[in-house]
Amino acid sequence: MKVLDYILEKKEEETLHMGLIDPDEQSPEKSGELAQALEEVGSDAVMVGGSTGITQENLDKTVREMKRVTDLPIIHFPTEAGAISPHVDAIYFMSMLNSKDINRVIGEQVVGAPHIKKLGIQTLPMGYVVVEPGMTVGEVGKADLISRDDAEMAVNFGLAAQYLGMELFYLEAGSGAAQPIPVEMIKACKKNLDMTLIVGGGIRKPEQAKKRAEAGADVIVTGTVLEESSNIDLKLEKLIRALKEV
Ligand code: 1GP
Repeated sequence: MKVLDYILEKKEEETLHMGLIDPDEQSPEKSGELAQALEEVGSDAVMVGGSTGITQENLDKTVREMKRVTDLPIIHFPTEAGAISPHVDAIYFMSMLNSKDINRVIGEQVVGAPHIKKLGIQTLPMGYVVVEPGMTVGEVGKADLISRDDAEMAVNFGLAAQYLGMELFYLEAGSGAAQPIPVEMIKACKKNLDMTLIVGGGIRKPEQAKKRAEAGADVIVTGTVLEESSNIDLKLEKLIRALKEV
């Protein structure tokens, strides 16, 4: 099945959860265990990626291990074109729309595109914007951060992405952010955009996830809570249950 259809069909029924796993944070075996845990607690997909400098070898080993232990779709969340794995189910073909670095907007994509074609990987066209505080991705990506109270700016970026033909729009507060994407910003995007809305960065508690699902997020992404948690099952299960209630 096409991963985009899977997302589009599933979002009609419920809010999706995706768990972000950074291959550089642990061994491929441990990443596999985390992916398996995600499936067990009711997550809908695994996003793999997140940091710069991931090697082809590490990415391949990690994705192969994940595919061995879970049936969840594995989606590459790339930072740059340096490593692309043929084993993923899909890749976000994404542009960091509010970056001041042309490479983040279109450069890496031009480098990666012929490899993706050759490998025949499914692409998920996505506009990606970084909102305050932005954290590491905001700095590394040289983002001109969207202010937390500027919902209109977020909508305008979203409209531009929509008119460019992108299916997905990702509002990113930055991994580990003290405050996740504001609820009002999500509501404004939901009201004005005809896109699949992905929200991530700083979501740790069930209540935070639930409020964002209620505001209109189609997909909630969590990364840190998965890696930090000593009792993944319980903590994530509660969070996923909360957003599925909406
Ligand atoms: C980062 O939005 C994701 O791209 C996840 O953020 O690590 O804070 O969950 P957290």
